[in-house]
Amino acid sequence: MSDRTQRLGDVIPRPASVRPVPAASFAIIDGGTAVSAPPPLEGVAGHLGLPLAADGAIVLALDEALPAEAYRLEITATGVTLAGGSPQGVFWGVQTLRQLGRNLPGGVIEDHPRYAYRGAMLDLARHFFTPAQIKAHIDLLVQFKINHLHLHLTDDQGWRLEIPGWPRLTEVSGGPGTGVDGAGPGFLTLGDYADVVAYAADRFVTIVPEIDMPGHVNAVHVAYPELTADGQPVAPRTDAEVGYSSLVAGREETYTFVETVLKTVAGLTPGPYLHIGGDECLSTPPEDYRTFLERVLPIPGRFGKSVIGWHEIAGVDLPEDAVVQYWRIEATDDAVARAAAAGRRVIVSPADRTYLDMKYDADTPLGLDWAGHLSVERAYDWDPAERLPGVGEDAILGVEAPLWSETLRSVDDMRYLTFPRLPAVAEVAWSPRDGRDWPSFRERLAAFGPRWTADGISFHRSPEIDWH
Ligand code: TNX
Repeated sequence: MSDRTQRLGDVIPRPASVRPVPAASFAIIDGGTAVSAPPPLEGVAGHLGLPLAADGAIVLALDEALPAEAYRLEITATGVTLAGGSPQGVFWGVQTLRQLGRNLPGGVIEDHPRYAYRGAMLDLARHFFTPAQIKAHIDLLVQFKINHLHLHLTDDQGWRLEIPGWPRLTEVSGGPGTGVDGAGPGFLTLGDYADVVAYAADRFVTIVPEIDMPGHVNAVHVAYPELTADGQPVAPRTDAEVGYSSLVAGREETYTFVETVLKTVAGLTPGPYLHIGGDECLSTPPEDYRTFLERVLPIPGRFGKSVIGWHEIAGVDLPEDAVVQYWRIEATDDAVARAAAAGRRVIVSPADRTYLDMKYDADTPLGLDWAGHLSVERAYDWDPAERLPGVGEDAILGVEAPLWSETLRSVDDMRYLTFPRLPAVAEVAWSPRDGRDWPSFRERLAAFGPRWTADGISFHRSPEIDWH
């Protein structure tokens, strides 16, 4: 972090309310400044990297009058008070404090999120990332108050989560040669997965696991040919095509498999959601798609979870607590609008605004361009509640930025596409609509260049930003 004194509002995402008191400021002194926190906040206090003491100049507190994710931060010449509606709210306030650096400008920030679900997605199927790499990613995401990490665990090119009783899923489809170009092998054992979930929970991030079906299942068929329509062996696929594989809707074996997988995943998941995919089932006859989903959509509910699916599921009768994730670039979607009108909640992930795997511009060495180029300004300058007719503020659970990994080969690649667009989408999801504007955002974003450079975080030096 730079030691430069900033203005109090120089934070991403922009806080709901900022009242600077320029005459006052407080400097954190290494070895001098301590934090005092009641026992339920000691874990959160640890994220400040300062010693705990009974009479610290930085005081953390709970304030039951605030909503759970809200916080109030007051900086005076003598110290700092940070109160949150819950430990999570205090944790978001800690992220604000950390962005302000060591020389804290005086004043009061009162802040709370616009949307409850502020997500990022990582595709582990097309290219695997290790638990240590996923954890490092979580550390970067929470700085921008992202509170859900959706893990796309399975696809045609690989299966990345151990499932007891079905060992070939990971032995074969998580083994050498899997992933796009065969370059991204690996899988999470049950222990690895639990470890990632716990690490995320310590940072108030909910892991949302996705098992994609009935399409995107070639890796299942490679491991278990008995689940194909004709029982014949299937060749592994390491290309980036979509829409050619499908579970068989008319066979009981399919549902035995799906039940076991979803039961395992539910058992590993403290969070409320199981994502069952449902996208791009181009080789599943529409009747079979309906039959399959009518059987599968209720399963997460039997394990105490709410089902999420990509928006193609909106064409089927949905459980009341189902969540629909819109991902395409079209200006309208009648089925999603009908689902919203019937009370279903929507996660907004339009590819032309939130897909971190789209190229920034024609020169971007990584990424795809089927949804066009996604500049930082395009990722920032839109409003979720105006994106889809019939899907207004009340229907929106939140916003998510997916990162598909067909073109990724390393952590540097992952970060290059994530930064600086993830902070843009994070501000869309957190900050009030009328407190946002592009000139302010690009100025605040510029300050992150030197920090990312100092921390060795690769990012795209977009020419849209006057980097410090
Ligand atoms: C579409 S978005 C897909 C993925 C690809 C992605 C690439 C969605 C639900 N399905 O299978 O990885 O495009 O951008």
